[in-house]
Amino acid sequence: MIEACIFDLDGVIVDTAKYHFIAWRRLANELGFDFSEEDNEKLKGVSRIDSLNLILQWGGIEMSEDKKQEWATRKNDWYREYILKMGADEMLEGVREFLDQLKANDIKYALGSASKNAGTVMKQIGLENEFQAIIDGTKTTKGKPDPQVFQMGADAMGVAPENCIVFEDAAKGVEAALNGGFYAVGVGKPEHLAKAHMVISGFKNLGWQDILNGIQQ
Ligand code: B16
Ligand code: MG
Repeated sequence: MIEACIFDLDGVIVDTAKYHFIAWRRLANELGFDFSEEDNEKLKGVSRIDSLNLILQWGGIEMSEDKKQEWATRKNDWYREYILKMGADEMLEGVREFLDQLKANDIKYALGSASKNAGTVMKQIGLENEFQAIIDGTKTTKGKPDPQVFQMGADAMGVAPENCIVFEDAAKGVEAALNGGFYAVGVGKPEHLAKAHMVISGFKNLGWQDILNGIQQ
């Protein structure tokens, strides 16, 4: 019996992944190297500092912890320039209608994001007051694939993981959901999200019943 849903933010509710990519690429370019969109896939759902460590590894660059903090802050400033221009029109197609279906079916919903900017993005798109809980990178101590972020969301809603569906665009996020005993719906390309109970390309024209059928409830 499904009672609740937990949504990842970047790549599920909004396409901020493209802004993260632009900002990280700018950082790499300033350090004298580049990385591909395929590499960027490995950064999805990964915390800011872990993303920086991966990128530096790709560029073969070593730096002190202080310098890393400086670059991480610089990247975040570039990223925030983009998100502060966002409006409700940047909510991905079909998300609003899907949330309305959840409401109509008495299904609770929370946010489970690795991002420390999640609160800002939710405010920009006008969703800051409607989720039962917003669990983000400012509240967690462990990153995906650890299920902590989703467990905190489920606890805040008072539901058990086995009665809850997580929507995720990142392979690490799908893993986190499965590690916590949740149902996982991948949002994106099946080749990146093979472990999920089902994969959708997005929320456009998606019925709540399609999801229940897809995860075989
Ligand atoms: P920030 P999600 C994740 O958000 C992003 O996918 C990932 O690319 C980003 O590095 C991470 O948040 C941290 O974001 O730098 O804003 O704290 O997909 O878990 O909603
Ligand atoms: Mg994501």
